Amino acid sequence: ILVLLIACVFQSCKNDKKDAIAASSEQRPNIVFIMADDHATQAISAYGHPISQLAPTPNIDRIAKEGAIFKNNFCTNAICGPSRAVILTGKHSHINGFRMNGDRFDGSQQTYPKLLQKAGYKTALVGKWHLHGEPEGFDYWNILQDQGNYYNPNFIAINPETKKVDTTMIQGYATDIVTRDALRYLEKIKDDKQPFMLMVQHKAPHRNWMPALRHLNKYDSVQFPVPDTYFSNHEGSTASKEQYQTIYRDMYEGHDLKMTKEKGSPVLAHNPWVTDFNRMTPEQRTEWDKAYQPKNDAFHDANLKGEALALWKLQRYLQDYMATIAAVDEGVGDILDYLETHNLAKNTIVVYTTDQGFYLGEKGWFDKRFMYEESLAMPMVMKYPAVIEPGTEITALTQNLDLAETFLDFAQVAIPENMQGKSLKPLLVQSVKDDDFRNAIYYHYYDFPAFHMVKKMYGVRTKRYKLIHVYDDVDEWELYDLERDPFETNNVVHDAIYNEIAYLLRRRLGELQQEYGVTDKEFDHASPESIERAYNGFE
Ligand code: SGN
Ligand code: CA
Repeated sequence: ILVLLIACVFQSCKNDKKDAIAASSEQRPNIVFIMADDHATQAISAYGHPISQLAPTPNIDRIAKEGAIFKNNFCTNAICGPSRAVILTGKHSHINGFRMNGDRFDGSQQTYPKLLQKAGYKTALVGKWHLHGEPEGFDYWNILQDQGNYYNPNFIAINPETKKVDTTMIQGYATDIVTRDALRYLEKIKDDKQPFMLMVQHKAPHRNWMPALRHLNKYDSVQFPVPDTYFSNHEGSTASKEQYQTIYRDMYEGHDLKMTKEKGSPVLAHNPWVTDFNRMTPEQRTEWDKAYQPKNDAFHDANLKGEALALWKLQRYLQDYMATIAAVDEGVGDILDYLETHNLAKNTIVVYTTDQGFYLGEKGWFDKRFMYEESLAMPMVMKYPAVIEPGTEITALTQNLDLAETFLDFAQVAIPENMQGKSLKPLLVQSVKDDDFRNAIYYHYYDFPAFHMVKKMYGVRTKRYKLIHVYDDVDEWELYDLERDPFETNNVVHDAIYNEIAYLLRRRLGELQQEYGVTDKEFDHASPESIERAYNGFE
């Protein structure tokens, strides 16, 4: 109570003071936040997409069954570092300062782990960080170096003896190492009186999709459905035409698709970043080759060309992508089991989500960045048996921006006025109706020119419509009627029938920019030289 009172006196608080104090007699929940990297909604079976039905995720689904599934959850900026910075701060990229992956996170700023730590929580982080610099606000952290590698990855942590930061290679498979470290942490603190907040952040299923040895042949016999838009010619969108993330054109045959140069040899085809495979031990590599060689040899025999080759590449991509998720799902199961057997399940909030969505062949693509549904959507499930009814379905427009406030709210910590999201608690306890929560979300992607060459864009999405402004080296608007055109193939911005809608959406967009403090400086143009450099970098 004292902490709460002090916090409310010295900073303005969003949640009602009286409410917070009344609630403080309840037990504060533990929080386990599990986040994958690039996990598409289409690849979580609880969401029902046909791809996921062929490669189900029973443990992630368990969280949805025992708690809530968010059907309209979106990121504010579909790329790794920025999404993570938004989650930690509850502020849009232009406010927290991390607009694109190359930026450096200002660790001195306010984050929800710091606020929880101050309020008496034990806080820990294991796995992918990707914000450069050392994490602040955690009692314990052990992070993957940079993007992290699937096999024998380097971890950065404070050496308990020397108290200095050390980088150590840990032998094994990244997903399993991260899960084990999370379980070790839970075991260590299980008898402590303080509540805890643990972030478990996986590398998988990020590029280059290397499955665990036990899963190398898991989906070999599965034929995944081919999206209708796989061979799209991107009418109505210059940004879509000019991207570099097309499976059959831009994926590296060795590095990404694990294709070999020739029959009978395990030597990989185009593999510009040798580190991923070179890190494997000879034993791991032997097992890998034993699994891939027969399928690669069969591929050489088939001598595929054109469309048939493009379709084969999609299957190889999806087989690997889904197989990396198998280990993530097993890890989620281990954590849920641990909480149950140690009597922690009832009072622990467990969230499973990802930094942003991903393309699984829609529009011909992999990767993310665009404001279209596949990358904008952030699958999220959340359980908290003491509070959330099993089987709850949330259709409100929610965002990664809301998580910091949600955790603070449940932990009965004052929510700082300068956070820009909204606590999801009223939705989860069903005191606010989904349709009354928020009528539009704001999005802004900045990372151009850069890898994959997805142009800068910002926009607004309501339940039914999406308006996008692509700017910088082009100046183009796109408008989609998601009810009539769920796959966003028909840009209706120049269709007279939509004039009124377009006008209203532009107005709403302006209001959101004002509300979130977006200024002109956000729209600085990249120089033609830097665009040229980025293009040449891909030769
Ligand atoms: C790497 C990937 C890209 C990916 C970025 C950003 N290439 O550069 O495909 O878009 O990360 O991903 S890789 O072959 O080196 O993995 S993010 O998740 O960090 O945003
Ligand atoms: Ca990511």
